Amino acid sequence: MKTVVAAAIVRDQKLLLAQRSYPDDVAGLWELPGGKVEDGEAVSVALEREIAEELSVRIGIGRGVGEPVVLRDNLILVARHAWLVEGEPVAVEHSAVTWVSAGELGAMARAGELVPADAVWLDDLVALLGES
Ligand code: DCM
Repeated sequence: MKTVVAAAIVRDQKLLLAQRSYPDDVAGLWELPGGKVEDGEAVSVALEREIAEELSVRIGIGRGVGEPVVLRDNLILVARHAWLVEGEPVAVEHSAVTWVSAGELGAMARAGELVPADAVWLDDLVALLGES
């Protein structure tokens, strides 16, 4: 079982979403950016590495958000609260990045614009935005 870790990067009560460019079935949908944890790598180290690669920023990492989601292919997806420490996000591997409020996130979820695994965390993400 491999772990995929994603970042719920929050700033000013908005959540950073990144638009997938591949594969075809999820291209155009929005996700929390992240990626696979390498063998022997700590989850937080993997998340810092993936976010630096994908968005060209450094982040701080906090607690887990929501429950782990089991994906196909023996992958388990987890999310962590995060915040920017250095830089402004750039879509290096994604089609675009955007910041959304809790209301906008809910509307995107209802419209089916989030990747399915991440949509499971809607209530947790809305709660996180309310706290920040
Ligand atoms: N994934 C996901 N939600 C995320 C990040 C990743 O569902 N926020 C899934 C998509 C892929 C797998 O995890 O099945 C690996 O992601 P990637 O293709 O970005 O390496």
